[in-house]
Amino acid sequence: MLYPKSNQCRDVYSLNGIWSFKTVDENYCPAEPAKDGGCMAVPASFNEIVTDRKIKDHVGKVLYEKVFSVPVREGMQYRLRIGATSHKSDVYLNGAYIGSGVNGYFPIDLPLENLKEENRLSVVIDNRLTFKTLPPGKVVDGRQIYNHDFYNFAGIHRDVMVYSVPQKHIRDIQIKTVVDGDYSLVSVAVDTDCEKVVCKIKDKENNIVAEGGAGLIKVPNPHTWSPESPYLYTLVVETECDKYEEKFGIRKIAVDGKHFYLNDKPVYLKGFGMHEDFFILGKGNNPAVNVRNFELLKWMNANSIRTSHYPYSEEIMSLADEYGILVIDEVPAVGMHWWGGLNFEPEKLSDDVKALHKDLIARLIARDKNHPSVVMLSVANEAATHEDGARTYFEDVISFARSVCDLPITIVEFTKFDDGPKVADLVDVIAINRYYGWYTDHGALDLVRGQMKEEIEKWHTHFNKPIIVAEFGADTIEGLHSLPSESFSEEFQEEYLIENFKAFDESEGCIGEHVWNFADFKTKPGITRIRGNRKGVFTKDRQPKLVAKTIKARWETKK
Ligand code: GCB
Repeated sequence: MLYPKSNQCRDVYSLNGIWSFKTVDENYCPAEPAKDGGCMAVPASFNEIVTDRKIKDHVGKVLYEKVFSVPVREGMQYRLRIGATSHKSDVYLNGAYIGSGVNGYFPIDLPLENLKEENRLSVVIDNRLTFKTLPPGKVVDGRQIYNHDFYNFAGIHRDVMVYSVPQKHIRDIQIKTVVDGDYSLVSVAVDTDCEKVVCKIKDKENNIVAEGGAGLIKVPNPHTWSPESPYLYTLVVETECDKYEEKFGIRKIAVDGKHFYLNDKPVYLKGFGMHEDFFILGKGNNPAVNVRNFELLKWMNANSIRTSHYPYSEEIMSLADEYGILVIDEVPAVGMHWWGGLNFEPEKLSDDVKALHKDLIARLIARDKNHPSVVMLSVANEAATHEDGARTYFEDVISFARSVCDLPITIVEFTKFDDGPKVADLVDVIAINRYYGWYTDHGALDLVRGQMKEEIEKWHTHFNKPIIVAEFGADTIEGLHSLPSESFSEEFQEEYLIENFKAFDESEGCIGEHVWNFADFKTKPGITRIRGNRKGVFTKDRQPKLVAKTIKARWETKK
C-alpha cells in the first residue's frame, strides 16, 4: 500500500479541516446526513477539544462527517486514505458502507466508487478497548478500563485524503538493498498490472545513477544511510500510465550476542521512548510538532527512538529517514499485563487477540518496509512474559513475525530476570524497562547503579543476547528544585539518570539506553499522575528540563 502522492499521473486532495461531529448510539447508521453535529478538527483527538466532560470521557461510538467534491477524471480510480482513526471505524460514502479500519494506529485505504458531484463521507468510530482489541481493555459499568499508561485518545488522528490513480496502476513497491564492496544491489519489486515497468534511481542531487526494470539494479559507489549521514536516494517507477517516487536508503543491519551493527559498525542506541501527544491535538498528526520533535532529537545527539507503544504516523516515519533517527517499530501490543490472575488465558489474551496481533505485525511491516530508519521490530511492551501461556502465545507470534519481516526482533520486558522470563530466547535483542529507585526503593539513588547493573548482566549472561534498556526515568515537575535533591525535582531527575548511565557504562552487552520519556504526556487519571506522566526530559510544550543538557553532553561522545 503506497502513501498517496500527487504527480502527473495521480491527484491527492486533502480532507483535513473542520468536520461535523457528534456522539452516537450503538446502532447508528449514517443513512441520512447527520443533524445537530458540532464542529471538530481533523486530524485531532476530540477529547481535548470539547468542553463537555461527558463527551471528553465518552465510551462508545462517535460520528465524523464531511461533505466534499473532487474533480472526477475519466480513466481514474478514486480512493480514500485515512492515516488512522482510534480505534475501530466503519466508513460510509453517501450513506453506503464501504469498509472498516481495524485498529487505532494503521491506515485505512478504501476504493471510492460512484463518486457524485457532492459526496458525504461518514466515519463512525468506536473508542472501546476490549479483550479482542490491541491494546486490550474492558468496559465496566460504562467506564473504560485499560492497563497502559497513556490516555485513550480517540478521533480521526491522522490525515484524510482522497486520491486518484490510473485504472492500471502501481499498487505497491518493495525496495531492499545489499551493499557489496563498491556497489549496492537494490532489489525492486513492483506490484502492478501495467506491462512496462521502468525504474530509475536518483541521488540526492537528482542525478540518475542507475536504471533498470523491476528486479536487481546495481548502484555504483553507494552512499550508505546512517544517523551521521542520512543519505536518501529516490526510486522513480514509471509504467505506460503511472508513476511513483519512493525515497530509500542503503544500509545494512546485523545483530550478534553482544552488538547491534549498522553498516558493519557496532552502534550504541541513544534516545527515547516517545508518544504522539500534544496540547489540544491529543494524538492528532501535526507537522510542526513532528519537526520540532526531530529537531530536539538531533539537538540532544540522540540516534534512535522506539515508537512506544504503537506505530507512529507515516509522516513521522518519513522524518526519521530524513533526520537519520533509527527506529524500533512497535506494534500496539501494550497493557498485556495486570489483569488479575493469569493474562494469557482464554477469557483474556486469547487466540482472537493473537490473530489480531499477527495481522498488525504484517500490516506494520507492509506499511514501513521501505523506511531505512526502521531497524528493529518490537512485538510487545511489558506483556506478562513470566506466564507459561505467554510462551505458547509468543512462539506463534514471533515465528509469524519472522515469516513477514527480516528485521531483528525485540520484545520489551517488564518481567524481572528472577521471575523467569519465558520468551526472551525467541528474540534477537532483549529490551528491558527498569525503574530502580523510582517504583522500587523510591528515592534511593545509591541503589540504582548496582541494581540496574546486576539486572542487565543477568539477562545478558543467561541469554547471550544484546540488551537495550528501553525505559528508565523519574517523574519531574519543571521548576521544582531542591538541594539536596528530592524526588520530583529537576535535580533528582538529573542525578537519577546519571546513576543509570553509570550502570550502562559498566555492563557488558548493554547496547543502548532509551530514556523514558522524551516529553511529558497525558495518561489516564491516577494518584501518581499530576497532569499526566512527567518523566519527560522535555516538558509537554517541548522545552528542556534541567537534565537535557547533561544527556546532550553524554550522547555527544558516548559510543
Ligand atoms: C512503563 C511503561 C510505560 C509507562 C512507564 C511509567 O513501564 O512501559 O508505558 O509510562 O512505565 O512511567 O510508568
